[in-house]
Amino acid sequence: MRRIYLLVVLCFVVLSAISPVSAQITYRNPVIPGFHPDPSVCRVGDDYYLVTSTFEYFPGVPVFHSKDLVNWEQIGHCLTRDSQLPLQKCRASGGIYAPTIRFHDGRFYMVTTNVSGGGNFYVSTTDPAGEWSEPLWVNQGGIDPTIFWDEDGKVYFMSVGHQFSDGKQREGIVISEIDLKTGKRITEPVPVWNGTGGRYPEAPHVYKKDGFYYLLIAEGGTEYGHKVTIARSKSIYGPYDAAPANPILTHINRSSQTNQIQGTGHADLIEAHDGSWWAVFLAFRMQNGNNHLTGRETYLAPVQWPQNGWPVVNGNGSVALEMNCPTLPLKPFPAKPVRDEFNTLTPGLEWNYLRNPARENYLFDAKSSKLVLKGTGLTLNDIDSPTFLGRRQEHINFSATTSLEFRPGSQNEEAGLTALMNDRYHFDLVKTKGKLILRFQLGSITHIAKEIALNADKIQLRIEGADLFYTFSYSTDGQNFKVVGKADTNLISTETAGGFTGVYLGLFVTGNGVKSKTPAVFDWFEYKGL
Ligand code: 6LW
Repeated sequence: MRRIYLLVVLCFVVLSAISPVSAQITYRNPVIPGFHPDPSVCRVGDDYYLVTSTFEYFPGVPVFHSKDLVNWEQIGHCLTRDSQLPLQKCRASGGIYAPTIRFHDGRFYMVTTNVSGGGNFYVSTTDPAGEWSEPLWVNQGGIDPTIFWDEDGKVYFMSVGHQFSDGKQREGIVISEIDLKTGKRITEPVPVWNGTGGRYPEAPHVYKKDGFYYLLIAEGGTEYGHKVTIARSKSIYGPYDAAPANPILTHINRSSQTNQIQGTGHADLIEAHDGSWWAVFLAFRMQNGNNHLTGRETYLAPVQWPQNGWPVVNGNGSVALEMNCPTLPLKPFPAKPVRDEFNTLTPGLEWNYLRNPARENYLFDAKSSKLVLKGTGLTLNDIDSPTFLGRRQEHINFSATTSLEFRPGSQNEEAGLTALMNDRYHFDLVKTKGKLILRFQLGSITHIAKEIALNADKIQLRIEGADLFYTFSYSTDGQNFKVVGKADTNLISTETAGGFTGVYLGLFVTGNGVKSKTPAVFDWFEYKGL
C-alpha cells in the first residue's frame, strides 16, 4: 500500500513539474488589439464599458462592452454625426485625442478633446450602444480630460496643458469645477500635480478610496519611456503626495527591455463587481526590430489595492502577452464572421472613414450584397476625405482579401486595397485601366514597386502581414493567387511614419485629381488573424 502511495505522489510531482499549474494562460493581451489607444473604462453593475481614441477616423470613439474585462464586443460609437465630430481636413493624428467614460446617476458621459476643432467637450447618453448627445463644450484648454463626481455632488473637470490667462501654458494637470448641465466652468482652472518629473505628464483620472483622492497619470510620453504614476491627497485640489513605488506600471526598466510589449501607459483603474481591481492601459507590440504597426492597443492587468495603501499592478508593474492570473468568470462573445459579404445597409462597426465622409460616394447595396464606392479627385495622399473604408490591422500575422469589379475608363481611375498608416505612409495594390500596380507611398517618395498588364474586370486582391514583410498578391479565379511583391513592414511603422494611429486595411477608389466616372464594386472583404 505504501509503495502505491509513494508511486502516486511521484507521478503527481513529475506531472506538475512538466506542466506547472501556474503556467496556465488565463487570458491574452492585448484584450482589444489593433489601434485602440488611451482606453477608459467604467462599470454599471456587472457590465463594463470602454472607449478609445480615434483621431482623424470617423465615426469617433468606439464603445466596447464586456462582462469580464477580458472579452470585449464593440456596441457602437460615441461620435456618429458630423455635428458631434467635425474633422474636415484635420491633420493625420489630429482630431479626437484621449477620452474618458464615466457613469453617474443613470447617464453615461464621455469627455474628450477634438484638437482640430473646438477643444474639450463631453457627450452623454442613457444607452451607450445608441445615439449620444450633442457636445457640451468646456472652456478649459489642454488634452486628456477626465471628469469626477465628488460625494458632495460637485463635478470636477481635469485636463493637461491648459493655457492660463497670463499666456503661460504650464504643463501638468489642472482642475476646475463645472456645471454638468451646461459644461460651464464654475471655478478657474488650478494646477494640481505635475507628476514625478517625467516629461509630458498627462492622462489624469481621479478615484476616491479610503478617504483619499487618488490621482493617476501617465508620464514619459506615449512611446518607449511611457509609465503610470499615482499620488494622493485628502483634498481634490491637493497637495498630492506621490506613491513611494512610482511608477506603478512601466516597461522602461531593464527587466522589460526585451519584452515585446513596450510603451505601457495611459491607464484607467476599475473596481470590478467582485471587489477586485484592474487596470486598462495602452501599450504596443514590437515587430521587425524596434517597430510597431498595429498601433497602441488596449491591455488589461490585475491590481492589488490594499486598504489605505497604494495600488500594485500585476505584482511587479509589468505585464505579458500571456497572463496567468485569476480573472472574473470569463464570458466570451461569439466569434465574428471572417468574411463581410456587404449584405447590410450600413457598414459594420469595425469600418471607419477618413474624416467626415461624402456619404453619396458609398452605396451599401444589401440586396445584391455589394459595396459600391465612387471615386472623387481625392487620393489617399490628400489630407481630406478620399473615398476609403478601412478596418484596423489587429494582428501582426493576418490575411486581408477582397473581390473587386472595376472597369476603369482611363488610367486616372484606380481602385484597390491599401495598408495605410496615414496619408504619407501606405502600400497600395491598385487596379487601373489595363494594369495592376503595387505602389508604396513613403513620405514624399512614391515608389512603383510593380506593374502587371491585367485586363480582367473582376479580380481578388490580397495583403498578408507578417513580422518583417507585407506580401501583396492577386487572383482572377479567387483560388490561385500570384504574388505581386513584398514590402518591409518597418517602412510604414509608427517609428517611421510617426503619429498616434495604427495600420488600416482599406478599400478605396480615386480619380486621381478628377471625379472618377467608374464605380468600384466590392463583393466581399475577408480579414483573418493567422
Ligand atoms: C494622448 C496622451 C497620450 O492624448 O497620447 O498615451 C496622446 N498618451 O495622453 C494621444 O493618444
